[in-house]
Amino acid sequence: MLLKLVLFILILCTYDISCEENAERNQMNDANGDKNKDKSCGCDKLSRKKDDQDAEVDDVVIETEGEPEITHLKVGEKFSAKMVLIPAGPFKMGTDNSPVPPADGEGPLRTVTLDDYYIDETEVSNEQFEQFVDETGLITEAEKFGNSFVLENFISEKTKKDISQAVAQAPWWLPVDKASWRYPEGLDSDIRKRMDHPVVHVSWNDATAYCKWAEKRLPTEAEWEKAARGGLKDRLFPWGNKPNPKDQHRMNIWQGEFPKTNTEEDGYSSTAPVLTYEPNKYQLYNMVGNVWEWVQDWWTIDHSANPVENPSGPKTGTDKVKKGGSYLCHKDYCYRYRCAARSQNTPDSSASNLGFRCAADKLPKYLQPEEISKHTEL
Ligand SMILES: [Ca+2]
Ligand SMILES: [Ca+2]
Repeated sequence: MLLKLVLFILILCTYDISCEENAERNQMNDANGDKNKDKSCGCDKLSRKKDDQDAEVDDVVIETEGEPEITHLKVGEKFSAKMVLIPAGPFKMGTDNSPVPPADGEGPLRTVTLDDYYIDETEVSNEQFEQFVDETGLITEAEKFGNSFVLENFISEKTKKDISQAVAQAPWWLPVDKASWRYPEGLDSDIRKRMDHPVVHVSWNDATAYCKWAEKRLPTEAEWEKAARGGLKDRLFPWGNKPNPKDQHRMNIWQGEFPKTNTEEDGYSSTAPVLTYEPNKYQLYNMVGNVWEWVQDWWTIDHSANPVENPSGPKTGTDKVKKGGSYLCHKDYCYRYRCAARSQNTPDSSASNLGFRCAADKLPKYLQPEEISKHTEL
């Protein structure tokens, strides 16, 4: 019995030490100010399927229930999520001056030509996602797994008491039982006062199902980035190179010392309503910051410098690309709230800072002006 107790204490100590070592290492990285250190908020470590056993919470097998049926709605019944037409033509994708490690695969700066396409003006909101779930009965992957990842600061003390694990390389992320799009910080939270905020805790698979239901699809990485750049060439942000032009906040990120204190100078510690801040020149809101956005492509860092047309990424892979950074990004830790920035997660991953928006080749019929006006006349 005594031996078992000693062993248990030894295991606990080992875990604590490894977390402390990580924290110290990260602080040292901060102090060095080396822009090429691998700093991260850790949200790329939240995979459910990688070999990181600390991140593996439950060994639950997802039941395959098939794709949700797409209900054909009458015009005007569906929310009026506006889409913007992005004109066909070339743009410069990526950067040759990435401030983050080469492992992020932001370079090289390359010419990409795209056909025209439509993209949602905002991230998909809780209100929109609720309509989708009401009509299709989709159970998200976070709900099937029974948990999702939330930053420690946002979890109530009551909920925190029941959590015994953390993510080894990012111990500020905790798996919260029953956290899902409906209960973003666990069962003692809800979305009633955030219906106009972006939906979170949705996996790539959930996002894809939503887009299909809405007669849309996820944007490719190139489409997302062209849209984010708003017609500007090789700029850091969707509006230029200054993070706060004219001292105005243009995005929801983290001010203060991550992950300890958030001074909320941009007005929000967590998600912001999807129409917050000035849009870019394409009239798109929150392309950077607020929540990360899933895109279609499988992850790769192997990009040709040669010009390409309508790229859609590798044919297969293990992780999907996400773009734009989130309200948890801080320049010293995760300088990924830039147009060229990118990160990755497995397609079944979900977290409290990860959402999406949709794109489409053609405007869905229910959004076409003549259809909408016909409906109004009825
Ligand atoms: Ca903020
Ligand atoms: Ca965003």
